[in-house]
Amino acid sequence: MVMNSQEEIKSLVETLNRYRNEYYTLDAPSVEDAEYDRLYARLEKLENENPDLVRADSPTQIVGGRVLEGFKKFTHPYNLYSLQDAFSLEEVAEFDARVRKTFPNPEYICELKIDGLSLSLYYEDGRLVTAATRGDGSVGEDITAQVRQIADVPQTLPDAIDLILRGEAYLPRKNFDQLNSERELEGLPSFANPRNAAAGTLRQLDTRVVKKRGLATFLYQAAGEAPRETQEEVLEYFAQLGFVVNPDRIMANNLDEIYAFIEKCTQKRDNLAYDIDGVVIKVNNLAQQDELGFTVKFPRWAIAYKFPPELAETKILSVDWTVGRTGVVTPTANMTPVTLAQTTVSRATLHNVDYITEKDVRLGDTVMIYKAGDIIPAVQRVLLNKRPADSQPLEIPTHCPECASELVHYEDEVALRCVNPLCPAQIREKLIHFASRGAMNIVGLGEKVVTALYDNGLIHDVADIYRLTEPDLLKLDNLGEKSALKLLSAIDNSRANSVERLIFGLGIRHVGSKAAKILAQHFGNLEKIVLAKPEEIAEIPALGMTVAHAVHSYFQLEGSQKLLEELKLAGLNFDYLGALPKKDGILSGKTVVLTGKLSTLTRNEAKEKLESLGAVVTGSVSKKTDLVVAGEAAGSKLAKAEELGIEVWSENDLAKL
Ligand code: 3BA
Repeated sequence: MVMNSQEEIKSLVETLNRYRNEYYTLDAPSVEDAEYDRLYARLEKLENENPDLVRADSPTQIVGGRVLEGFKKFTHPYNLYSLQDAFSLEEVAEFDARVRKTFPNPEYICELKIDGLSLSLYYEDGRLVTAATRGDGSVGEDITAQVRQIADVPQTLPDAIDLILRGEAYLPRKNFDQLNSERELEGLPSFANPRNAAAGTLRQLDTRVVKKRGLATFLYQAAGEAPRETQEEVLEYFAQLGFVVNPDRIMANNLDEIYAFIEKCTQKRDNLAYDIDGVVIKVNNLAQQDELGFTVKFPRWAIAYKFPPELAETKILSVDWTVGRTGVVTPTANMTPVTLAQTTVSRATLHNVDYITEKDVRLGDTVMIYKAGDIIPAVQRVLLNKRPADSQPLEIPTHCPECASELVHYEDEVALRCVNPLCPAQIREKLIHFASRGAMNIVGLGEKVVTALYDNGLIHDVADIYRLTEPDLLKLDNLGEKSALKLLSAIDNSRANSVERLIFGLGIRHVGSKAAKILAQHFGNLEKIVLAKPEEIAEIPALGMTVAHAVHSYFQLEGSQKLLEELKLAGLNFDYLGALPKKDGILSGKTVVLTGKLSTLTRNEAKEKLESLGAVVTGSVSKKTDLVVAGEAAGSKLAKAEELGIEVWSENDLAKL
C-alpha cells in the first residue's frame, strides 16, 4: 500500500501513541526501544518536511519532556501537612516546652530532613496504584508513571494490604554530578542543585529519562489508619515491607540529646550521599501525636530544625560570557574574594539568561552567595538596599564574545548558543576535550597548554596535536625542555589508545564515553562505524535512534572524513583493544541484578565477576531479569524476584564459579 505523507503521519502518530501507552501506562511495552525510536525519527522527518501536517496529538509535540496539557490532578484522601520550621535552637526549645505542657516526659524521634520533594504513595491490595506530589497538601499531581521508574519504590508489597505512605524523593549527589556533567557534554544547561534536578526529573513525561536519572526515596509517614503505635515502629514496619527508611535517626528524651544529634548531623552533612537541610523532631508515640493535634497549619507534635545556610556576602565585579565546546554561552560572575564553606571563592555561576533575569543580578550588586552542588557557588539573592543608584540590568550579549557571530536562542532551551562551527572558543574547547582524561588522556595537555598552542597558531584541529615537534613546544612560555619531552611522549603514547577514547574525544553529539565504548565493542574498529547505517547503530540494545543519527551525520561530514584520514596517517589506532562482553560465558546474554550487602566481594568486584561470565548487570528486577544475586538484608528486589519466580543465588553461589 502506498501512503501519502499525511496518511503516514497519522499512522505513525497512532502507532507511537499506542506504544507510549503500553510503555507508560500499562508498563508492558510490546516493542523494543529501538523500534520506537526508529518510528519516532521517521515521524520527525516527515513533520519537518511537512510542517503543516503536524498533528496536535503527535508525540513530538511534547515540549522538553512535558506534555502541553500537564499532569492529572490528584486529590489526597488525607491532607499532607506542612512542618513548622525552627531556624534556631531556641525555637526548638520552645517547641519542647509546649509539648511538655501536655506530656511532661515526652519521647522524641529525630530524623534527618531530606532535601527532596514530598511524595505520597498509595498501595491497594499490596500493589502500588498511585503516586502523587504534595501539591498544596490537598491536591497534588499524579506522577504514578514517573514513580514506577524509581528503583527503590516497590511495585508490590509482601502482603495484600492497603497502605498510604509519605516520604521524600531525592537525587543522590553522585547521580546529580553525573547528570550535570552529561548535560554539560551535551551542551545542556546544568541543574542548580539536586533538589531542582529531582523536581525536574519527576516532571519528565518521558519516564525513560526518569529511570535513567536514578532517583531514590526515604519514606517516613503512614497516612490514614496507623499501622503501628510509634513512629519508630512505623519506620521499622516500612523497612520490613521493602521501603527505604533513613537509618540516621535517634530517640531523645531531652533537649540536650536533640542538640547533640543536630550537632552530629551538621558535622556529617557534607559526607552524606544526599542533601539534607535540617533535622525533624517528632513525638514518637502516635496516640500522643493525636492528642497534641494540629494548629491550622502544622502538627503540634513535630518541628523541623533548619540548618543555617552557609552564605557569604560579596560584590559582583564583572561577568564573563564563555563559549563551551558545543557553542553554549554561559555567564560567570567575578566577585570580590570571600571565604565560603572553608574555601576562598571569587567566581559564581549565573547559569543562564533566565536566571539572571529572575534574580535581576547587576554589575556592582552586593549579593549573598552559597555553595550549590559542589564546585562553583551560586547567587542566593541580591541585597537591593546596597544596590548602586545608577545600576542597570545586565547586558545580555547578542554576539559571540569570541567570534562575534550572532548568538541564537532556540525556543525550547534556556541556553544561548554560538552556532559558528569556526568559533575559536569552540575549537579550543574541543581540543581540550579531546586531550582530557576521559578521552585521549594526554597528560600535560590541559586547558592552559592547549590555549597557548592554539593562540600561537600551532594547533588548529586535533590532528595537529600529532604534528607537534619539540621546537614547536619550546616556543611556548613557561614550558621547559623536560615538560616538552614529557608531553611529546604522552601524545605519542595516546596513538595506541583503544579506539573508544578517540570516538569519545571527537565530541560527537549524544556520544558520551559509555556510548563510545559500546560502539567500539560492537563494531570493533572505527572504519566500520564510519560505514554503519543508522539502522545498524540503532539496533545496538543500549543505543537508539538519537545516537545513531548523531553518529551517522557526524561521519557524513566532509570535514570529519578528512580529519579521520589525517589521524590515520598520524598513526592513531582505530581498533577496539579492550575486553569484549563475553559471548560464551555461562551467564551469556543473561540479565542479572545484584542486591543486598555482600561480605566477601565489593559490589564492583561482584559486578566484574558477573560480567566476566557474560552477564549484563542491571539495577532493577523485572520480568526481563534472569537471575538475582542476593547478599545480606536484601529487601524489595529479592522479594520481587521471588514473586516473579526468578532464580536467586547467594554470594557463595557466585564465589564458587
Ligand atoms: N519527616 C519531612 N512532614 C517529615 C509527617 C510530618 C512530616 C515532612 C517531613 C508532617 C524529610 C512536610 C511535607 C509532608 C508528609 C507532610 C521528614 C521529612 N515529617 N523526615 C511530621 O526528611 N524531609 N514534610 N510530608 N506529610
